[in-house]
Amino acid sequence: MSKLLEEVKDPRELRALPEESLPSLCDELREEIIAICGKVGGHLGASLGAVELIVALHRIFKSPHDALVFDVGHQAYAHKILTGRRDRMPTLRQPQGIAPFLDPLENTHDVFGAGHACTAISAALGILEARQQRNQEGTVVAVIGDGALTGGLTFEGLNNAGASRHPLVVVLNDNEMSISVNVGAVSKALRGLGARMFFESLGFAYLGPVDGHDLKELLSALREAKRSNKPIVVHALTQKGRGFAAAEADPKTRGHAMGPYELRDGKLVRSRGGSITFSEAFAAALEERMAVDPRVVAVTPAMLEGSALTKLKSRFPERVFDVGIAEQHAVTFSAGLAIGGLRPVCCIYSTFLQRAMDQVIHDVCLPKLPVIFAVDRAGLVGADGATHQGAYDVALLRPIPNIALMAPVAGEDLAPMLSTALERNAPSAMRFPRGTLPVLPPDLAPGKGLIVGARWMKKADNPELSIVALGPLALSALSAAEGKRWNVLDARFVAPLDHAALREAAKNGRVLVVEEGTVHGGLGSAVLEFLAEERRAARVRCLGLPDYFVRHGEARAQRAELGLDSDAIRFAAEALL
Ligand SMILES: Cc1ncc(C[n+]2csc(CCOP(=O)(O)OP(=O)(O)O)c2C)c(N)n1
Repeated sequence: MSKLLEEVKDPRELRALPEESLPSLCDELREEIIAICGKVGGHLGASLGAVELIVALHRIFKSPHDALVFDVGHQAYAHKILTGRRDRMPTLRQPQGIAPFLDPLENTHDVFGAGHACTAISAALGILEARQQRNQEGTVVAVIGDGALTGGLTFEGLNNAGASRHPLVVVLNDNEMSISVNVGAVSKALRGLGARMFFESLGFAYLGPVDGHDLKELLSALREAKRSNKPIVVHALTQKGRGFAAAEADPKTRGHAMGPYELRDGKLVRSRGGSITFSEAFAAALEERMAVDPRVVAVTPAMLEGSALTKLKSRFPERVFDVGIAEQHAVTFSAGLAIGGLRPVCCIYSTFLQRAMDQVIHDVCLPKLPVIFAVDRAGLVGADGATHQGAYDVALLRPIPNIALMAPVAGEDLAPMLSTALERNAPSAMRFPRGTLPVLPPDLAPGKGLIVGARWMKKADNPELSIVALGPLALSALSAAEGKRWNVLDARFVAPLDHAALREAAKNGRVLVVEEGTVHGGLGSAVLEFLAEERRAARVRCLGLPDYFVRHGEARAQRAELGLDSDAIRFAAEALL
């Protein structure tokens, strides 16, 4: 059957369609999104909920003359399909394929690339201001979810935009969900008459709420918004996961981010291995401590699911805090909890910790508060790509006084590291990667006691070289060193560095440092600084993440390409000899 989507290769063609065919176009978009996500996985729920909204936006606004700025960009698969990327959508999130979020390098209709939330209003207002100063025409539209209203950056943008009097159009795509059910007072304030009062009091005109799946309502509201001469909010009520029973029926996330799936006899079959992830293992270690120590509490900025904290939340509802997409608040709130005598564990992805660096420095480390950062998704993250790589946490945290920065190699290290962190009367961070737990040789498993310093994974007789590694890469280093007279030291701590172990590692005059964080500023830099300070002569080579943004791909393959698998480590070590 010929599809409308075969005719619509560009938003202009969408605008040329008779209005009656738009519902069928939406059906086709849904079908394609469901099929694509089934094959390659992706952000299904939000994209299904935004189909009518995106069709209506492209109908009323002439992108890219009118700028559509999407928050996060995970809801915009329909926008990708409608802007000339339909044929390539099966490559979504795959190596060299269509990007997981929006990307101006990929398409001129992606005015602003994102991946992290709460940026849309600020970016859109900046674009509008620049256009006005340069006498350029065109409306600028920010599309944000209700989850984005839990984040401070959105409020900084609203504050500025409301006072600016610029005719910025903000479309609030309100599905009452962040990744999980939305949290907080603002979410409640949006119900009933509250939304109008809220936005009008900030200087916006308000249209809505409109049914975000009713094209007539949407088109008429957006038409009116386009004519506005002041900032205006169009409040659209949508349903996350709309049109896919399995997502609609998922009460936790409404099919937020799904791995590949198949429908067999109407049932959803997902291909997820049974192995335990680092996040799950950390949550289990945390649960054990929470069960015996009432001071221990957990904080997450909107990542209950991703950080595997849902079970913990149902067991300890009063001691697990989902604070919304509010990384800065999560950190400073944790500081307050620590001042009050609790032992907060702030579970935060490496990529999102970036947003809260001042809070880490100024609110936690300067007053030396015993906050623990469980830094998840540290290292390569695979399909989520450049915006989500956990590349910078080591380089960002390492220079801050007072904080201990640790990295487990395997699941066995998590509980002792957490105990070590809880024992410290100062800030600590433990960084662990995305993915399932590797197998640690039993003789290397730590005891139940606290962790002190580095761990020798292998001590060679008459060694000719030492590999100093961080995190699970220590296991790759160990296999690279098989049959060789090479030491392997698992640094375990980036800060404080284990000086005695490093002195010993450097004795043979050749040190190879291996880490899944940036080479610039990472453990390798720490080792070089230390050796320089001690005036030790050693040939040092540092392997790690490069000085460019690593795009989406398959993490294992990327590790090999970036010289971080055991073959590459062996090669680099041999080159050093
Ligand atoms: C700064 C930041 N923190 C956390 C996330 C993870 N995240 C991705 S989408 C999402 C929920 C967004 O909800 P909402 O703004 O309502 O958008 P919707 O999914 O409804 O389109 C979250 C928390 C992120 N992308 N960026």
